[in-house]
Amino acid sequence: MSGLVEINFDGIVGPSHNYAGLSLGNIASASHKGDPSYPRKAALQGIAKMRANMELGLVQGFLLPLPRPNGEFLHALGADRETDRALVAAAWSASSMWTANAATVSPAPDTADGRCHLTPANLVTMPHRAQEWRDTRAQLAIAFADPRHFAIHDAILPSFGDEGAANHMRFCEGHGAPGVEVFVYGRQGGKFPARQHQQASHAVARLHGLDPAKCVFVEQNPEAIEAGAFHNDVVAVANERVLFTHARAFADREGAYGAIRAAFPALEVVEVETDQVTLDEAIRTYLFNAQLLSLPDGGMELVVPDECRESASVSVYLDRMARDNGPIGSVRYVDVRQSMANGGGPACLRLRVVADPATVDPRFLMDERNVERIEAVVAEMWPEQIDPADIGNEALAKQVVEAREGLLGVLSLDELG
Ligand code: SUG
Repeated sequence: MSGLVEINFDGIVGPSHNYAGLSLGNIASASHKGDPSYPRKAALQGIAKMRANMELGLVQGFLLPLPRPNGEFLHALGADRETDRALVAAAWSASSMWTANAATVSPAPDTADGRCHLTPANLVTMPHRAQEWRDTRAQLAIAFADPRHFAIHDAILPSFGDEGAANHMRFCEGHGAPGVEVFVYGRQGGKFPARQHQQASHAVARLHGLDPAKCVFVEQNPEAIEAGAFHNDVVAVANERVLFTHARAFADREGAYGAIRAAFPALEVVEVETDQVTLDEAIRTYLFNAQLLSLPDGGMELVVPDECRESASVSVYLDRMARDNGPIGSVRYVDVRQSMANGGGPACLRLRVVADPATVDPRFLMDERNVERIEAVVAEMWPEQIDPADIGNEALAKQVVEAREGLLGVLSLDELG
């Protein structure tokens, strides 16, 4: 299929971005609970990351923040500021910025009907995230509206937890070629919730019409979940033939590599051993929550958060990797600290969709004009700072709503209002 490329759809950080410590098992979120947040800075950091990827000649898309505060969510639970502050914070959460959790995407070459299938993630494990999927679906239905090329599903039924692309990897010879899709699920019963359920992974694979011989289901290492890897993309990332992973990402590491290799013999594993970088350090720095990008003129680049440069073991590892002539030829550092403090690195901030850009609604594709418009609205309308005590404040709520409306206006996307 010609014209198919990987498009990264980054989430624009919403104007209500704050640190409420809502995600059990997400160490960054818990440890920054109650800190002041800087929504304007957060959004500009995300935009700078997109700009840098565009400068490499890559196609860049974006998804918009969802409507917050979500009054319907609070109404349905009979909650307000006096009765439940945590639920109020949930209704204000800007968590849709982490679009790796927006959906699971199976590109057209992998599916029985030759269309790209998208299933919004139900995110049922965390209440502040479970409110996302209907609005996410509405947005996906506009961005990928052409039924000849795309099929948008409803989320998997609740009780089967699904976290989307954060627990999904795809191996292929090139993005437009048929791939092997790997679904990584967790087993319940540990200290923290295992958010991705095995049954949800199987349901997505069936609904997307994937060939069972080209699907692999792998269990996350319970130890990794316990150490704070609440999504698999905190400890592993894949691109084309390459799996870049911590040695302790999977419950049965040799079994996992063997199963992937059986379906995809060209697999190249770049494994980081514990004596090179400990699991805790990998999770603290988000070494694996990286974008592993295929560069237009060949080779791969790993885009990691600045925190990696500040860690002795991680920076030594990365410097050596870039020199070593392996499949990952270069490393780039980005500042996404506002998102990182809530447990979201470069990989969390993007949803990968393999598609022909000509089949996507152009209002969701980034070009110089859109990037300038978005930056201008953010600079003018996004709150500079939110203190925990401000959450629930009516004047701030008004500013948050108007800021998002301002963005929809300049992008001619008022139908999302
Ligand atoms: O679901 N943080 C998100 C981070 C998601 C990261 N995504 C990937 N790994 N793909 C989460 O835990 C924190 C919100 C708060 O605490 O206010 C939060 O939702």
